[in-house]
Amino acid sequence: MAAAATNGTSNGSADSTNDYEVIIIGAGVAGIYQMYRLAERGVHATVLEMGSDLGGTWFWNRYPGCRFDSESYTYGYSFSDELLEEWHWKERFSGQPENLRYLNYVAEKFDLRQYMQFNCTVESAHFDDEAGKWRLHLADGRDLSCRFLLTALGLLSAPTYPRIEGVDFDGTDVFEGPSFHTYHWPAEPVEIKGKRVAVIGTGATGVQAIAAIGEQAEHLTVFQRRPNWCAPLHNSEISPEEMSTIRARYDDIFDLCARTPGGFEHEPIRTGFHNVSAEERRAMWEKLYGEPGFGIWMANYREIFFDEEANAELSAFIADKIRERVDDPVIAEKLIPKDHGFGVQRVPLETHYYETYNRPNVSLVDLQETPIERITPTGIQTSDQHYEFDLIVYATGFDAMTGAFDRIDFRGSGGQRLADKWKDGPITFLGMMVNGFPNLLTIAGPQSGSASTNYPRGIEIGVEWITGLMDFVWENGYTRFEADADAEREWTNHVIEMYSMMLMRKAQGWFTGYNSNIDGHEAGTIRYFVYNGGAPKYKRRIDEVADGDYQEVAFSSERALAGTA
Ligand code: NA7
Repeated sequence: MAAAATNGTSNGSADSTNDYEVIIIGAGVAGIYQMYRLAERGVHATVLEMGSDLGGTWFWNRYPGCRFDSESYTYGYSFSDELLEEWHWKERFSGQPENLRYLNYVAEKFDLRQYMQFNCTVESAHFDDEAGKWRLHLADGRDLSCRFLLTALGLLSAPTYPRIEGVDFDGTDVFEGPSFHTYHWPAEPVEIKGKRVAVIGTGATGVQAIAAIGEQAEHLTVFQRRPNWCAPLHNSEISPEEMSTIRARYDDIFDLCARTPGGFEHEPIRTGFHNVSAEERRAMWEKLYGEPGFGIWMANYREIFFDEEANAELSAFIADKIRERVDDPVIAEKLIPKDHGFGVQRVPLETHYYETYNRPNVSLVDLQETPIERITPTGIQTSDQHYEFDLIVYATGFDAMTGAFDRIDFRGSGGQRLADKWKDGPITFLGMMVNGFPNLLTIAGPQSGSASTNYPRGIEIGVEWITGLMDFVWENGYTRFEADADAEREWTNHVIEMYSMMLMRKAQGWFTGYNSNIDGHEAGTIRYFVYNGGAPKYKRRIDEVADGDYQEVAFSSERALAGTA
């Protein structure tokens, strides 16, 4: 830890309670860890959280079946040996209630709640050029200011509803029974037993929710427009003995995660796809399909991501698995994606998802054959018939990556709007800074390493780098920093270039900014949201910038500006 130096890093000594050295927006996985690093330095900081409590993703997503697709022990924070020693992950892929308990445990253990303010919706954040500060306006009417603004808004925190008659963009609909987006699943228990339930959407969320709801509902009707390629999660319990073994291996586990492109335990196969026989490849895929987690996606031949032939062969293998698992061959075909190959969109991991369609109480409506016309007071009208429901669940995804930014009126130097600058997609330096927006750092922002990796692994890298930059600022007495336009252009071009090699660039998923419910995000458009170079390469680049004393960033101090230095 660097010594707290100048410029407002002394404990709580702001000029008024509404003026902070640092404001963090968001108390999820990223905001919690960033606050830990600032508290450690005695920085006068606060975390503003829109929700009524901390946890971000794990606070909001309470739908049945919600759980990690990351191995739990690779998802936890790695910064504290004591924490690693104390926490017992009870399942290999832990469920939402436990994940939220974990984040609360971390916040309590490090006494971080004292810095957090809940039910705080930031409406606007304007950079005041003269004062060199950010000025925030909150929905509760308060005005706050800070020298440095750090966003920890989450990648998927702006849920979107289907753009169909009977539903408004804010989720209000004409349906008379309960209906909600999976992101807004209520905290109080929702009765599913004995109910006729509709789920719209078959992304990673829908796939988890459908399998869990199918076990309880009197009848579940799934409204699917495009199927996704899913693979088995193979969850299991972690006994106290196994947890002891994991604890003893933590250093190795985190080292391995740091070496892999995705930040997981799953390491790509180095042998070339074309250097082994079709039989060998099939044997490898059988093995991976039977193993827990993302192995079938991330511990596969690297060619599956950029070589059409390799991808088609793997897709055919997975399609056969779906055919084996689904009794009705017509349903099986409907569940097999025909418009994209395996792994070019986010692969949902599932627990008995395909078997759910063998249940007598579950049916599938193919929206490509019979599209939804409207939501009605009692159910859903398709082009073919009216379905009556007691509960409608919208698993219809998010305005990913930039959606949470768009909800806040960010204005940088000279009043420039971030929403205008990012109209056609994000433009950033390392996914953490934006030219024209001084003193703003976007933790796990678009085009950063976190977006395409096992999230907390990426977050720790980002938070460490941001904290290092802040130390540099304070140690040198700077009050303002801003990424150079050239460096920003170079980074964004690099991110775009990485896409050009990937089959993913043609896919309709949130990695490319696709969302049929938002103007300008429909099929055929592309946004360069994620960094595809892999976590090790990302870390090398950001370390290089830090080691070079941030040559790509312009720093200044008030005293120098005023000519009194
Ligand atoms: P996704 O992966 O964006 O999936 C959204 C799903 O909702 C997808 O199947 C969409 O079908 C469907 N959808 C969206 N709008 C409609 C309308 N209007 N009509 C019918 N179907 C619709 O979001 P998830 O929440 O599942 O997953 C997000 C991430 O959370 C995931 O990647 C993990 O990282 C965790 P479409 O593909 O548009 O045909």
